[in-house]
Amino acid sequence: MSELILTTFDWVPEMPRGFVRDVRVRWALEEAGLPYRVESVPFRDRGPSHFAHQPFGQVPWLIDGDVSLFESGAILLHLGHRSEVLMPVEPRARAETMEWIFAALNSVEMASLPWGLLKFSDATGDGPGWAFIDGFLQARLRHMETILAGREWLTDRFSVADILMADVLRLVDRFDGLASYPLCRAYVGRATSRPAFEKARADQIAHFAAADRKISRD
Ligand SMILES: N[C@@H](CCC(=O)N[C@@H](CS)C(=O)NCC(=O)O)C(=O)O
Repeated sequence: MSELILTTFDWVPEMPRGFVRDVRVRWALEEAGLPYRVESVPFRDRGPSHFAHQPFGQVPWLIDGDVSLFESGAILLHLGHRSEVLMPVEPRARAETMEWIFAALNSVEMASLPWGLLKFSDATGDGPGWAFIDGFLQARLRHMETILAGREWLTDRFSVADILMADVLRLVDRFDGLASYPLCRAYVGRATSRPAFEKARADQIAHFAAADRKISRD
């Protein structure tokens, strides 16, 4: 089996630490018990070799033998194909997992990302732009609250779809956006109390803290 190499930034500011998307990939790798190595690329100076792997100059990407993959969703789908722990092989269950992967990214994160960016930049204000984005997210969360009633995970058992959905909702929770959605909040709590998530997050934070120490030494 080929070596898995996950690439993230060498350093990021304090605010996004714990939320940089390599955490999704670390989490999946930890759940599956797949060995991997983490490499870094400069945050400040993104060269052609970075863009050769990630055409938007972002992170993460994953190298699996002669395959290099960007987009956290594509990476998690790829890992799901490698490990049954992450995605069932039975066709109906696999299809269900895949639809929830896309729902996390294309229905929920599509609303949570602009909302999070406005919160992050303190641009919420009273304007119609914020009201529209907030309303868009609230509609999605109301549906998520119904979806999560009576279920522990999105499908019959924990899967890569839960890693994506919980990570998407976690960012909303960071800005207290789940206060009116107790089932969404409990779901995030269940997912993030898994040892694989705790390790993934701690490892990411340690990675950036090591960069701080190196900067202060140099
Ligand atoms: N859709 C991409 C988004 C990746 C993304 O937003 N990466 C952030 C870190 S979490 C990044 O590289 N930000 C720096 C930038 O956009 O310049 C994915 O899910 O992999």
